Amino acid sequence: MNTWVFLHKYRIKYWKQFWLAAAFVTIETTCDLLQPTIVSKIIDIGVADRRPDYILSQGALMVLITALGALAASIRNVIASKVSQNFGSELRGDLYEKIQMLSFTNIDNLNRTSLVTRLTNDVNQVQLLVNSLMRISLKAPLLCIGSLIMAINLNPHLAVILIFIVPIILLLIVITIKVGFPRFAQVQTALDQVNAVMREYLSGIRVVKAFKQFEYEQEKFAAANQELQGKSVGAIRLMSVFSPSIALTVNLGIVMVLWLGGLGVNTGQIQVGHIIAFINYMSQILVSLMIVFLIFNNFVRAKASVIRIGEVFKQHNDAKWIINHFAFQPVNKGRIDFENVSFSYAGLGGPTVLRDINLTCLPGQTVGIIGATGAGKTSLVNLIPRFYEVTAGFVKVDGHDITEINPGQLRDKIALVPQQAVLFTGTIMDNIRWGKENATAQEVAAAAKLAAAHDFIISFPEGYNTKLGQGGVNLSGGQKQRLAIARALIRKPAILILDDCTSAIDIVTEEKIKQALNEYASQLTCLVVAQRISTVLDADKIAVMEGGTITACGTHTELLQTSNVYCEIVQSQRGRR
Ligand code: M5T
Ligand code: MG
Repeated sequence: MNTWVFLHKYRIKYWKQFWLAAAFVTIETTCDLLQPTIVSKIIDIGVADRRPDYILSQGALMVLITALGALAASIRNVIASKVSQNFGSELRGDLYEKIQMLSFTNIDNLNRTSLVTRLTNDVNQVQLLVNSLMRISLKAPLLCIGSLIMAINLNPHLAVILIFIVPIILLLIVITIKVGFPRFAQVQTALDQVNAVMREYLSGIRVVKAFKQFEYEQEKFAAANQELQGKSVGAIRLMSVFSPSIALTVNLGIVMVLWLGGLGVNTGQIQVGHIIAFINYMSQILVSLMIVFLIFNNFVRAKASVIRIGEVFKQHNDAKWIINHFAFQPVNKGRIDFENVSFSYAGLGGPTVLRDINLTCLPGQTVGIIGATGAGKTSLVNLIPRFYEVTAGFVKVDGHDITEINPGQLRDKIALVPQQAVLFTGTIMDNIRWGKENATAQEVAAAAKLAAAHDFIISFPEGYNTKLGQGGVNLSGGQKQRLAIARALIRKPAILILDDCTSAIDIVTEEKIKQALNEYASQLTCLVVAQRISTVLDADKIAVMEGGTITACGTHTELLQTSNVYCEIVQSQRGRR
């Protein structure tokens, strides 16, 4: 798919307004173009022949034309602002929607933080371009060509000068665009780099401070900053040569007009008013060329942004959704089967993270998954809500391949507590209600009690209405984890997945949660990923993972006899319980 294709929709929607604005720009430019000719008439006829009535009537005409021009300019400004604002907010909305539809694989490819700049800065750049396109870009060529025609029309003798001036200016423009375009693009890339460094620094500010890595970060920033400075200087240098050389060329032309005109006046061939009007037209040509350059600058920036936005729109969700909704299978009980599942984050051909996984979890059962870090536990449980697609084999829920289940319904039945508790800005109440939108205050409190969170919540002066900062910054790690558990439990799902979510909770509190869960989970399928043996000790079944495969499976007592790895883990943790 072409990167620019996404703009097609807006082109179809706004082309009428675009041409309407163009019509008003044309009126405005025509008014601008008429002025010098009227001035020349006032001088050559009104002043030269001493006719005050003529001066007055032409003056009145000038006022009228100026007013008309101003009116047209205001209208086209209104249209341009309206269209560009609407366009910007629609584009932003569409992009947001697209981002929401992306699969985890897509988002991994795009880098999350850069999505923010695409949604804000990049959309703004394109919006600015649309605005300036409608406001001034049409004016530039109209004014330039119009001035040329009017000047030639006014006095063909003086117009000979244009034969010298125009090609020089055209040459200057072509050179500048050729040399300038890549330079301005480089400035944009350097600016992106500064943004990226700053974003990474801010998101990891605690770690930077903890490791006293200021200097390293500072150097990284300084390097990006210097690069930006270097590139900008290069681009500005070009600009600083371009503008004066065009001005010089035009001014040389004006000198020639004065000289040739002066000779003409002496011999009576040329009138004074013509010279003034001619100089006026030449200044207008200069103005229009400056506008071209301004838009050119806008265009380079917007082009980079359009490409970045296009990249997001180009992503296609590679999940194989079944089109026919009636074919979707319902989920009730929550049995999970992994059948010969293999998986790689990079799709087929990428490094295998899971290999030949076979595992069954029955409703009412609690299945523990244990294994060294990096063994693939998180990857395994993330396949159940279909965050990623398997590369081989099947994941089944209630006996149906999950690709045959409506993903919305599937995820409705699953409550997942991720390894890293993610909370949102808002109150504690809001955060727990994420699990169930219409939950009552009692339900929220009940879920919080199950997760052993109620006590610490009510110890806050504002209780459940305590406001959380972004990502829950004002809570401890264990408090965050307990809120994340409460948010999952309030859902009353068919499948509950706890991904090492008690790692920051002390053993006594964890024991309380386990007791509470015992009853809660008696009806549902519960998967518990853990590093600590104590977490999964009394599970109905424990799967031991090693390097992406399940090497042993059974109850605690069975595993003590059959699995060496399990025994080693138990040994290593003895005395810690
Ligand atoms: C298993 C790789 C990771 C590791 C392997 C989450 C994630 C993991 N990986 C990716 O390439 N991309 C990802 O987004 O997969 O990782 P895991 O499943 O996270 O392992 P774990 O949950 O058993 O480990 P831990 O530390 O949580 O106990 O090779 O590089
Ligand atoms: Mg993990």
